[in-house]
Amino acid sequence: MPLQSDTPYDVLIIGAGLSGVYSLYEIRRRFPSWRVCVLEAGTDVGGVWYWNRYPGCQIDTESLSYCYSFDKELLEEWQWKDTFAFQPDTHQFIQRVAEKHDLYKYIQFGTRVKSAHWNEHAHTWTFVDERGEQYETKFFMSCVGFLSNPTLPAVPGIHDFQGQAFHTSRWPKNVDIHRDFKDKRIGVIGTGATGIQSSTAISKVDDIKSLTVFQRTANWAAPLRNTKVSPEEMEKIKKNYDEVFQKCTETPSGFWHQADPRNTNDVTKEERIAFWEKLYAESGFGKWLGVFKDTYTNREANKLYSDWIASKIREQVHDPQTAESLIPKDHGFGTRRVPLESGYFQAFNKPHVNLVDLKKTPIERITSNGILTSDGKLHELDILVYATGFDAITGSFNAIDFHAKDDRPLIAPSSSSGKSPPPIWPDHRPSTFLGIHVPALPNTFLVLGPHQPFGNATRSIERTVGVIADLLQFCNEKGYTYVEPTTEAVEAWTQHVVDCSKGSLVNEVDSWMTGINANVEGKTVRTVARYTGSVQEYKRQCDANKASGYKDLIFAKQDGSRVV
Ligand code: NA7
Repeated sequence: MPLQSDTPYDVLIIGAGLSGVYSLYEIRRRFPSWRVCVLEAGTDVGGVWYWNRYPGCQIDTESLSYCYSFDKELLEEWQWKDTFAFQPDTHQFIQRVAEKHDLYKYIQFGTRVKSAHWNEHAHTWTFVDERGEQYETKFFMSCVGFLSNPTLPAVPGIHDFQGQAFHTSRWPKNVDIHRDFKDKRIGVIGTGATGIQSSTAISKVDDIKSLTVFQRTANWAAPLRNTKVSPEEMEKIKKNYDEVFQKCTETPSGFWHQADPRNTNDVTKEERIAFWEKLYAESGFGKWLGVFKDTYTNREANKLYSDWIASKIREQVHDPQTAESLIPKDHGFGTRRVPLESGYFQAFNKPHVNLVDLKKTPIERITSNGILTSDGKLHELDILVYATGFDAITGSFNAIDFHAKDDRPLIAPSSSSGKSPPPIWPDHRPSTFLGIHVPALPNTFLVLGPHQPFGNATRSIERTVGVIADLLQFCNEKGYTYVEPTTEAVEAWTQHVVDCSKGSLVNEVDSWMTGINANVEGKTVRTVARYTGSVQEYKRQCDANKASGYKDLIFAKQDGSRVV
């Protein structure tokens, strides 16, 4: 049923993932008489948990700290099968929330938004989908996620391949590795979190002919150690939810884990190793986020820990040459997002699993029947899986052609001729206030946007949506139809985000977290995309903004009167 109508929506939400579903729930709860609509490109709710159906896809944050916290009744009913839920379970959880709260009727699926136009006189936005349908709204909540725009490798011959080929986040619904991969030669390009999970799952299918993993940058990974959740444990989890969510408000990133207050050299070598062994034996992100507090700011500390993790990789991989290829040499542990693995390194001990080190022999081209590397070798393949990541963070916004205030584009390639008005985020460099407001995008609120705290996404979503709903209530009570951040507030917040990241070794490494993607034109300049001050400081600043009567925002009424 088309939802578009002649009168503007009060709130239009783009995206029905974790952010969009919670935004919809909260707007419906706080403003029951408002007209609200969600536009979603997929055919169901779930966002990344809808799109990423590849084998082995699994959350690596404990599900009990990642799930929505707002519905106690649902948490009482819900049974997690795994400590770290596989994709279908997380997806079902989001579906259950949408069903239980009768949210589906507000969501229009199969609708990919292509452009957005600001209407200065009406104080509204008009969005246009790929069919040309228009949707006008007073307020816009962007729930587009930061990993929603998949990218294929910029290598020649990509269209020549005659076998089946797909990106992990567009895994065909009808492809089942146990049925369709039998006797097949499979290639996986990419060794990020997705490549590591999918390669591991494929390697466990005994009747494939071969799996070849094409690795450009070796990636640090550490054991996930998932366990099945027994009925007794589930009862304990249900009793602990409040405590877990409370703890997530106290850690800097909203995860359950937080850094140890000691520096690496505060303890003896024996104590240090005993501590690392303990973390390594535990499940989850502790071995990334629970380490000594100087691990990601002190080069020597980082090297000590990286060397120790490298020794763990060597212990698992029988062939020394393969082990050395799998150990990153160009960046330290934890300076990129650390994937948690469940048998990835051991997979290379199987006779039918091969590693191609693209640093030594880069891809020359993709051919009709495989991948040709620079050493002249043709790696013949029947199926090619692209685990090559996303046009992360800004890419989700760049997929929409924004005509903001004064017709400004949001992002433009760095090669832009300069004839059109200047982009708001030149060179994919975000500028925001609190990661929620963007200059020249009035009446727009980002959920999970750039410059929001690094960390547990769902905790961040629940917090941010609350901040936005409070502001909408303020506008409603005052009759404001226009809201935009001041230039000073944007400059100050953007600088604060940069300042907080200073001294972090993460800044020295290319990755989607620092805004680099060689497959995307113009994504060559490192940026600071996430706020690494603490969740507590972020909350304090949001609270202070509200308590000040929103002094960092500019408001106006429909009659044109401006409120300063
Ligand atoms: P990532 O982490 O961006 O990983 C993409 C991988 O694909 C990475 O290993 C890339 O190598 C590789 N890649 C990309 N382009 C190429 C080309 N042209 N040739 C060879 N290899 C290439 O994406 P994921 O989907 O794994 O994970 C994204 C996030 O989702 C993850 O961090 C979690 O938060 C969930 P590179 O490292 O660039 O050399």
